[in-house]
Amino acid sequence: MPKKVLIDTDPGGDDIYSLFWLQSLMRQEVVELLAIATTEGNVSARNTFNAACQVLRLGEIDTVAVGRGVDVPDKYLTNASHIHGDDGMGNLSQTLPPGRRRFHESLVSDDLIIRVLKAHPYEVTLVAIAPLSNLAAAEEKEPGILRLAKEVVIMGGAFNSPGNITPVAEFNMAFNPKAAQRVFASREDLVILPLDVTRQLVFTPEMLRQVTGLEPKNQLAQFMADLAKFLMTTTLQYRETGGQLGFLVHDAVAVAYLVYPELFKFARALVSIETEGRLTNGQTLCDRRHGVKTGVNAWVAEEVDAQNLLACLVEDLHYLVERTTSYTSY
Ligand SMILES: [Ca+2]
Repeated sequence: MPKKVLIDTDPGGDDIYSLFWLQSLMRQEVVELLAIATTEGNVSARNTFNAACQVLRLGEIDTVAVGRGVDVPDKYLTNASHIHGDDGMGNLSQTLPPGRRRFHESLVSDDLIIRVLKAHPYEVTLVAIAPLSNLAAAEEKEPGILRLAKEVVIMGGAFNSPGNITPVAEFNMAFNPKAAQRVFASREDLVILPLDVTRQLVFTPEMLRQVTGLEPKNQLAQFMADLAKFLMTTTLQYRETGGQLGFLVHDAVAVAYLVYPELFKFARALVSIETEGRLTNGQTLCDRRHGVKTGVNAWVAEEVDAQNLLACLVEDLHYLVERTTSYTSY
């Protein structure tokens, strides 16, 4: 039986690679993607929605429901368009066919999450690779709703690694710390995939060549190549890979966990979120002291087999590229 998945995302370059990976796994019939809930984060709510719709069309799996996010009123940060482009797609959205859904006609993402979890109680893995605004809003509207998920998997946080948006905070947690706090109080078994492991996931030009072939001819391969080029440039500029040419596919870590869980080692932990610190807002804290812990809420990934994770990503993306048919018009 394919694994039922609901993803919450803010595309974003690494989100886009993750959505392509999911489309490959759908074609391989190991994942059933029930819906995509988009949210403000890397770029605005409208742009993340549009990006998700264009990505679905490009991967030629365009039957998935897409929810629209709402702008977060009191957010702590601005977005990350300096990394991902103003449209979240490396400023390439105008070169692609438009998505087939309209923003204002689509369900709001928190309602979509509630609907999907109620329709398939205890069967759906909810994967969040974005700020947790939608998950928190769903929990606010329907307290206990996140317990209806089979599992909740979150890319976010930083424990033994510096932050990527402040000295101590990771972007998804710092964008809406109060939402993160609410979600971290919702279950005892959250799966947390922090920067500590995602910083090891450098997608290189050689990997791109393996995915697309030497001369990308179809539109999907061309877009992957153009987006990678954009992201590699901003990655170097912001010194995220120690000078190595490539970009970090942070969010792909969550897709990897769905179907290749043997790549990780986890620690059982009580994770808390700082929501009031002047310099530390959004910091994730894990109590490592040896004492009685009540309220343990998470499994935190401490190790990843990065080499094999990236090999799986490359092979699965190549599988998708080989099976898409639309050819580039530019
Ligand atoms: Ca993301």
